Amino acid sequence: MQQTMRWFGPQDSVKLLDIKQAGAAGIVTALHQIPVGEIWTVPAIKERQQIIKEAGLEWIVVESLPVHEEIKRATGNYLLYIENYKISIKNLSDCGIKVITYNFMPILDWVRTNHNFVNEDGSKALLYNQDAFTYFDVYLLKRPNVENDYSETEKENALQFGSQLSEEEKALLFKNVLLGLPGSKINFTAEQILSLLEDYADIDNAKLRENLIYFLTQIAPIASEYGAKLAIHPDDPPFSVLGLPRIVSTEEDLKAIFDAVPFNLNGLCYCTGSLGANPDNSLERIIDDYGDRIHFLHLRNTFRESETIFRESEHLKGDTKIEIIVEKLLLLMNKTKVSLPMRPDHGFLHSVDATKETYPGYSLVGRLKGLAELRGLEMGIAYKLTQLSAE
Ligand code: CS2
Ligand code: MN
Repeated sequence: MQQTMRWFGPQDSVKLLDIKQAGAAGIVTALHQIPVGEIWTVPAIKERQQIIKEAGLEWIVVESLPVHEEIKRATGNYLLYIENYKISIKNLSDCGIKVITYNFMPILDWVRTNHNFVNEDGSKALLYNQDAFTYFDVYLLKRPNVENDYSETEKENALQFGSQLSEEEKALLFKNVLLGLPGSKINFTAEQILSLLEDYADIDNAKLRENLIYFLTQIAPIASEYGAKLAIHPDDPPFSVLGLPRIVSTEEDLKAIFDAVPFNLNGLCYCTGSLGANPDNSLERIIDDYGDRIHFLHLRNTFRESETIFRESEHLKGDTKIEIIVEKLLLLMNKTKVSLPMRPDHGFLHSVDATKETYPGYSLVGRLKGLAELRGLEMGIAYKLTQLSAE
């Protein structure tokens, strides 16, 4: 595997030197300063590439080339935004950056209700609690028609949860859920979210999927021409939030996307944390079924405390047997002869990083620990596999 770490660009408090010293060889980043929908020009890409090169690293994956909301809804200027997207793919490919990650989650990216769940050792993890989310949705945001989306029991449980929160904790919950997009430090406001939600009133899963497939049929020929690989990131969490459609959550979703545009370049960012948060998804089967579609690996683990709560756990310890996954991935790569880029995705917030201003999930030491553990795991399994094949 090509070991990488995400870097949010020059304004990231985690520096390229830190990433280099963590042992990563590759950088995963994006031009977060460019407004969503605009073209990533060759000079802008080259400038960033140069900074990374000077640090002795290489930019090998784009995460994310974001998809404009109008493309997701197939309205307004979406045709122009698709044209721009194609040019950005061409420009990135011309600069030698061939793996492009994106997602098709309406409005929000990943969602957690608690960014600071305290582990036994004092480090902090990201957690999703459905009761907290429902409380936010029904009683804090008060989304129109929200009543229909939850059962009476769910609302009662949520109210019970909310009754234990102080005003400060409620404000924090609000802030956590309405976290801005990755790389942005600006949260959504309630007004913004409510107005954005209105735009999705007529869009259900079928329509959103149709729009994704249209988008893919438009960009696939360009990706093919320039040798780019598209890696869709699964929904996180892998189910609907705020009544929004979500179409990259289950194995059936993946099948529909891959069947509709049957080229390998129409592929997946295999995020074990996102897909693994739904116990019905089989991470192993996804490798068996779609190994040739996997272009990028996000390796992390989650732990389901109950039917309604999951939290991020240590990379090697959680509901996913990551050693089985890594072994299967190594066998796959032995076959395809492609060394897939991987990153440890999120990490815990360790006390050494607690006073630094980092993006939730993206402090240095927690990810360094994840990367180091995964690196050791890979080495051990690779050694075992060579021993076995020598026998
Ligand atoms: C990432 C996602 O931070 C994360 O959880 O895995 O935000 C990911 O970058 C995007 O969804 C990809 O478009
Ligand atoms: Mn991920």
